Amino acid sequence: MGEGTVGMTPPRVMTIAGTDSGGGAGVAADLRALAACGVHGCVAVTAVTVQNSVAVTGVHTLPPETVAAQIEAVATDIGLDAVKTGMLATTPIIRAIAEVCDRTGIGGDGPTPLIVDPVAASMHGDPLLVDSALGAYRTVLFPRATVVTPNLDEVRLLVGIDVRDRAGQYEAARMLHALGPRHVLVKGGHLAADTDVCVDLHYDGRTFTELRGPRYDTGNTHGSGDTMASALAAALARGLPVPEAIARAKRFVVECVRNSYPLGAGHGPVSPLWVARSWWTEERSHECVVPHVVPHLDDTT
Ligand code: PXL
Repeated sequence: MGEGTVGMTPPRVMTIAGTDSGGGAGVAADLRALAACGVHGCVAVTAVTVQNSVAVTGVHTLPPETVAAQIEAVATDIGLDAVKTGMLATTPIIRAIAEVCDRTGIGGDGPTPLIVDPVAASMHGDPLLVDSALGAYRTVLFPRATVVTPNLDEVRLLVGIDVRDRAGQYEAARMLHALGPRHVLVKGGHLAADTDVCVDLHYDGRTFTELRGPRYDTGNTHGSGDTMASALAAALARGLPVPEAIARAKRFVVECVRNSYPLGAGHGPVSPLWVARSWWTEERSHECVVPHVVPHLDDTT
């Protein structure tokens, strides 16, 4: 599909995820990233979280059939060029998603790529997934995934490896790939051994590719995983092959980390707002509307 030509429908991407009242992660981060990547974002909400920059203090999940109904309503009318999952919370929600994905051609052998970001906890360690749902990720969602994008905490929960160096990252990629996804991206943001770089590892079952980017010394990385997976979904929806889409998403998230900002007393978010900056600041963009002040005439004068 072409670049934002007036009136032309952009690629369509759905995020299946939870909300974050602080606007840093989850659905808010996904929709920001999708908009910045020039695609139309659709949403299937799985859970509402009560949170700010410091903590998650409440989680309210939606009925699994409501999650599935949101996906079905969109897939059968608007259509979807890629789908990504974030916080899925429970096994019944994961199962309901898998069932509707099978019926609507999302993931597996279907035409619509499925990115599975296996969100398990917030940056502060607040749980966003019940422990018993890890098995459903392994056996239900991973085999249907085009790409899975775990961070190292999620790697430990899913395949039991405590990654401390590059060799561990490679071993984890192999183990995750054996669960059935077409591609694995083991994100290296949590690798303490890498002090200046952040290396994400892509494995397609045959070839390993290291994506090496700068590491910025910022505590404001809330929503970085969501942003990465959303940019990846957008790139796939735009028709890029998986290796190019991963490289594009990595570059995008690096720029979002560089543009992260403080918010509240805790962790601020990574930000794709730099994409909109040129429109907001360019005078030329505002010439199409010039406010015309009409003097108020009242009877007493
Ligand atoms: O960044 C992972 C994530 C995803 N979804 C929701 C979250 C978080 C992290 O806090 O709150 C709703």
